[in-house]
Amino acid sequence: MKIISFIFLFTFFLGCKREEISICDDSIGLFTFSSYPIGTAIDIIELGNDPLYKSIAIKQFNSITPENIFKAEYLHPEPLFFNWTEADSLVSFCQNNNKRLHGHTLIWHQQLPQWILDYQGSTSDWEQLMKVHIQTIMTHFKNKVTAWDVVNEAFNEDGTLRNSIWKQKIGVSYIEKAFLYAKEADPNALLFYNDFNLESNPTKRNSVLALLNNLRNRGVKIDGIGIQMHISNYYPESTQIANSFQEIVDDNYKIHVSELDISVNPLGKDIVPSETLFNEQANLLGTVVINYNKIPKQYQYGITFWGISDKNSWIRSFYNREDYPLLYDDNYLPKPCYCKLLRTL
Ligand code: 9MR
Repeated sequence: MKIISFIFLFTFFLGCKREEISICDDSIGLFTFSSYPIGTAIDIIELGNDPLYKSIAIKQFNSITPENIFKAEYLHPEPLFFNWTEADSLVSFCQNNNKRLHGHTLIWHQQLPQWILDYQGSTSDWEQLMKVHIQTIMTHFKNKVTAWDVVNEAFNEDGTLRNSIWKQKIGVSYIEKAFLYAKEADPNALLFYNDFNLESNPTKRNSVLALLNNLRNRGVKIDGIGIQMHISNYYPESTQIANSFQEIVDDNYKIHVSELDISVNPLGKDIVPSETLFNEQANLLGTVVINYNKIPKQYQYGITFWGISDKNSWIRSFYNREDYPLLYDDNYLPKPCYCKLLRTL
């Protein structure tokens, strides 16, 4: 009897949810419909200044990636000084609202403080600098951050290693060392490698997998791969997405779709934002989600969007072009891609 009532209630509950889905109501959080975390990048200034931004962040997402404030130029502005103030306020926000916090990013060639760019020292001095940087940050956030993008964007599109400052000063072993230092600092944190175009460029993806597999064979802990997915209405194809997910899972890495946004105007033309463009965008998002749903559960770390509303997207300022890449429009109204996501999760 109990079982029958449970099934009845469950079906009724699902029925209610479906009804809401059909009218694309955003009053219930996206993440409540999902079996894996749904995340967003958070801009700490918007979070403090804009109540609507904050309420959508709380209601819709259960995983948070700091868009900028965990990067070296913010956290480690002087050799002997770490600035925890803003980052700690994001930690409190996550704890108070029961959100997972994803650490982005420890070792990257961009957004470095001037003192690192100017630093003079031997290879072992640079290794020490990297070790202190990684371990001070990870120790500070131990048990507060679930996972880290330990190394970000280390590869070129042709599959060679980017000649970043870290590679120049330490050599190719900087990637291995970064992961070793990270594991030493917090053995419980999940450790990710994060990069762009991994879904569309098999040459780059194969090189990344070859290097990570090689490190793993030598005992280095690497739990997952962040596949950023800054994509557009026109690219990539569903089969490319499916193949990339399959190859990464076959090699036994969790997948974080870590920075998802879908440009409707990748070439920066004069455009009129139209229903057609937004429906195409929604369909591509549906394709990403359908493919992600198919990967085994233990590999689904989650899908994170790179922002909330079109008006906050990095794309507009970075490329100085008209674009509408996110789930919410400039007035924080849910777009067709939001509705599609709700129906596809
Ligand atoms: O969204 C971030 C933007 O605010 C910064 O100005 C920019 C600096 O390069 O970095 C953006 O985030 C990047 C992320 O950290 C790594 N992958 C690419 C993202 C978009 O550039």
